[in-house]
Amino acid sequence: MLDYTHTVFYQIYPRSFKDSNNDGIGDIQGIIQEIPYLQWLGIKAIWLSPIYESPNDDYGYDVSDYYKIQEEYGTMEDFKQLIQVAKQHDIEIVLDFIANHTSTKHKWFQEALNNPNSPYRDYYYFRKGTKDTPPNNWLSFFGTSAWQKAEDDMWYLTLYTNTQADLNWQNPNVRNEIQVIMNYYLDLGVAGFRLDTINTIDKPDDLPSVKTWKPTPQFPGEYILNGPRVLTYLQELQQNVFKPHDAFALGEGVLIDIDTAIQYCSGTNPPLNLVFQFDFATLGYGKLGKYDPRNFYRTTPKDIKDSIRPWQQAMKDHHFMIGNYISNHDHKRPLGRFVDASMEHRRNAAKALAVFNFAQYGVPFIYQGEEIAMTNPQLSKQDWKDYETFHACKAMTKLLFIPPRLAERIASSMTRDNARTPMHWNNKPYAGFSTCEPWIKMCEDFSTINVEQEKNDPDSTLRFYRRLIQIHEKTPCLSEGVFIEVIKEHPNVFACYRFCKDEYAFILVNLSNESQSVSLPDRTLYDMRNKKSLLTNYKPIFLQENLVLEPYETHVFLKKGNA
Ligand code: TEU
Ligand code: CA
Repeated sequence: MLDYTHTVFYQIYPRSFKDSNNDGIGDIQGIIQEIPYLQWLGIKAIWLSPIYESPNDDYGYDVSDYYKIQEEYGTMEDFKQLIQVAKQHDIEIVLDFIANHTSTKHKWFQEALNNPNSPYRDYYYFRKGTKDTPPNNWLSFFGTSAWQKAEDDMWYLTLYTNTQADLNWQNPNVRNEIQVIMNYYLDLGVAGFRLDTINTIDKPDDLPSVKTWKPTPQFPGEYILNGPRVLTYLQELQQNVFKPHDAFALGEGVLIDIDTAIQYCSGTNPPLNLVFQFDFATLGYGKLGKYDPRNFYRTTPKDIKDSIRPWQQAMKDHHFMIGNYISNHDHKRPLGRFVDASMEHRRNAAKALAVFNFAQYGVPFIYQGEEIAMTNPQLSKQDWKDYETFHACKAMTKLLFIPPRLAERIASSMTRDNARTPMHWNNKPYAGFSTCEPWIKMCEDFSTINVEQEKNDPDSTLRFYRRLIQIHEKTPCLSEGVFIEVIKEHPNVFACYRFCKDEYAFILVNLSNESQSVSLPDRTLYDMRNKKSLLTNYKPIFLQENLVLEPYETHVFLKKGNA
């Protein structure tokens, strides 16, 4: 089993990481080229976003053949080589696995669609409505009706894009097929899976409409999230797939609540090692998600602190772990969202967020580009690539009555495309990602923000990340240690204490762009008073009761034994 407790994970979105054959699209050989970079950074495991054959309506999250590698990314041979090269560099591959749905191009679905009597019909949710109205009023995650028409009055369920058909996990053949595919990849040598939208695989048999007086489709959270049978299905996977291979399993818990996470990850024989929670990532969003501006995307340092506290408490009470992250491929980059991305503050803010992420109990995840403090590009409608963006934009107008021009502006600002611009390797054209125009717009600032530059600058975000990862690896209390938050009431400064055995860490992060005074209660210092910062984005200081922290100033203090 991957020693995930002591591991720092790095998420690769393959389409945008590195293009080896210069067709503008990232690929597996590109990843292989950069494995030494990831080893240098201190990464022990990669979460690889999907590389299976896909028509790309959701860039790989719509799988048309689980046994084939997407041609533009390479071949199965390339993939095997990646696993081997990574292992030679002490890095394990954790593969994204999409079990909630397949592409409508998948042969199971094609059979199901073309032949109503095919056993494959029952692999999916085919249900009768009328000729013009779908079986129920469900809204998809992406802002359209969750139903597509098959024939006459027959419809099928698609909770994401209209070409991602939801699999019927009640059918034992579906579960069996999924297990066979997973075992195939484990036999190839992957260390485990990140299970895409795993808490939505169980739906109530009668698929009831959401109760409402409104004529428009409604988000069916109460019916599709955390269904009672998810746990049973996960236990079956554990028995037939994870256990026999001693494999690692991480569940994406879409909008998951703490009690459900406890069910999946805690207790004597939990089916999952980790889950991702959404409370931090969705801060500032409205009820309907990132394209619902009704909360004005306002996120204060206090919101950030509050979002993680209940999870930290639950982990302590129920002895389990989650994966912690500040960015991934589904949300715009954190600089400019949670913190100030201005020239003056960008670097310090990126470092402060990094420490905030690593300070928490749980396993730290880094998303490609985060380690060099990549920012969000300036996008407009003609730059959009993501299905969600197009449809959410329409939904804003239809469901929230936002004028089209404003809806477009919000969509450009919030689109997932923001996080999917090509990785910046150097200051050459197309940032060394490719020598020809990439599939998606570049972020404008690559000539000053790129890996090469950052490597050569001792004060860079990249060097800071590398040091943070080294410290994390050498300091058990930062991975296993009990988490105790102090000065909870401080509106802008996050502070915590971590300890295990005879090792103690104290962490301070100013999450705001203004200087802040901090008075630490005497007892929170234990005997760490006068300890000098081990890591900081300003000048090292000595830990004292009363301090003034500059914008985004952060410090890590460490005490081992009586030293
Ligand atoms: O995301 C699941 C999910 O909840 C989505 O709603 C996601 O958060 C979206 O960005 C919300 O605005 C997973 C993948 O991470 C995502 O990339 C896929 O599009 C989705 O599943 C469908 O496979
Ligand atoms: Ca390529």
